[in-house]
Amino acid sequence: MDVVAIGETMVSLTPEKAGLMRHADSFIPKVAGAETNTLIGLSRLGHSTGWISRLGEDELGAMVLKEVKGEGVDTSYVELDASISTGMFFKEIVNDSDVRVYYYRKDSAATKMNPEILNREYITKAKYLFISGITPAISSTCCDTIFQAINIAKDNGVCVVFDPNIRRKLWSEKEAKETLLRLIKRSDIILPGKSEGAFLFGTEDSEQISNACMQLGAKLTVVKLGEEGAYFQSLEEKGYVPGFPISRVVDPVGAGDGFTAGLLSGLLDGLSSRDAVERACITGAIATTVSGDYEGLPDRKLLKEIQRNDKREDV
Ligand code: KDG
Repeated sequence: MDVVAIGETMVSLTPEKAGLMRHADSFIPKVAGAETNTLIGLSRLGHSTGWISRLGEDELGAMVLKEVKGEGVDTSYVELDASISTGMFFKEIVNDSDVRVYYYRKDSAATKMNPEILNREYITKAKYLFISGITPAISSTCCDTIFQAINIAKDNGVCVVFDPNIRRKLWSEKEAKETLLRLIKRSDIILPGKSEGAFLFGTEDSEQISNACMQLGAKLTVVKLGEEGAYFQSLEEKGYVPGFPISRVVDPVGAGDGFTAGLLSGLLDGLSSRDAVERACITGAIATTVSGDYEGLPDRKLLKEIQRNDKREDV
């Protein structure tokens, strides 16, 4: 596999109309999870991907599995559990800039993941192991699973990619900070956002956030700056990459995962860090133009078309 990821994927329900959810009269079901969003983005770009997780053996689990498999992600290491439910959440789009999530995932099938789910060979044969800060937050056994997976990857030269993806609803500030910093120390590529930098390092300054990650041992840090683009720092080069302009954000959730897909796709294609970040800015922006976390992500053909039509002179 090019990229293997571990994490929970749920069914999300979004009211058809914007506004407070109490006024909703119909909901659109979608499949959502930071790790599978990224894997799907990679798979659409032609990379081989594998997902390690657990689902309830229920209709929601069937929906998730059908969707993720249908997008070309390998699901051989997804366990089904008939005794427990698949997680779900509601996405409330109050307006363009106010999107809230409400989780119904406590004690879901994925929270029961433990290190026994890990197949050594599956991880060691991957080029990248992708981890988000969500999985260690959903249960202590999930947290153990993540650290064990990282140990396997590190012992075998597999590059560990970490997106802090801080979900304050899932754990205390103290626990989140301690665990996420430990994860950063064990990772090779770190992908924080500005607010995550503020939470972890007390600064929103991209260069300071990046320096802090590099001091903790990262080989590449990319600070996501939303519509402004990204700041990256590798062992060889650093700099800003401008954001990719889009006319309207329809659904901002999933932008970071789309960004990760573009970045890893670029690195897998042998691009320089700057060019891979440029691809990431495109895929992250495009993800927001369509409702749903990953539905808007481009395949190779669309990516090429977008790049061909990109008239900016500074990229
Ligand atoms: O990045 C988007 C996902 O984080 C979201 O859609 C669902 O995985 C999710 C979570 O745990 O919040």
